[in-house]
Amino acid sequence: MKITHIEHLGIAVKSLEEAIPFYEEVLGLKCYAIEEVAEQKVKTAFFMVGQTKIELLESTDPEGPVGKFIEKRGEGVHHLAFAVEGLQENLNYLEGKGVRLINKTPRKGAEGLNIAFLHPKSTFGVLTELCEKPKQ
Ligand code: CMX
Repeated sequence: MKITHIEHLGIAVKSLEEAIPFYEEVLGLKCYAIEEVAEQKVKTAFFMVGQTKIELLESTDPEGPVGKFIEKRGEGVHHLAFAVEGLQENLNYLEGKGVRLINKTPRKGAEGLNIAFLHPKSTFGVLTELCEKPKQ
């Protein structure tokens, strides 16, 4: 594995409109981007904290992953995302180690990153995302 840093922490919220003011006005962070990721059925809001981001996730569909998560568990930490070098190679390595992959090949995520998820049942309960910047 080649993990370079924690890319972001994903937090499921019912409403970006209600959650963003807490992060901006109470915590003093700045929301620098809002983006809908149709494929993942979410609308996202990003905040930079050092070299790590916080990604707020509002579901755009009750049947999407975040909609189902909130229905079952309520708002809260949804996933942990590591930045890696060589996403496909890392996925092949993890599969070889018996880790259950949600995505066997990378998909497009927010901010144009290539992403893939590992199933929380094989990562001690934490939905884990691997991200890599696409090569220029
Ligand atoms: N963290 C930890 N556990 C989770 C979880 C999460 N975020 N989401 C679901 N689970 C647990 C459920 O509680 C359930 O556990 P129990 O069986 O003990 O009750 C189990 O996982 C369910 O697993 P499943 O039946 O295989 O699948 P689900 O239909 O509930 O889907 C998951 C779960 C993780 C496979 C699905 O949400 C997924 O594919 N996620 C990846 C994509 C995603 O989350 N996209 C949104 C973010 C996009 C972005 O960052 O841009």
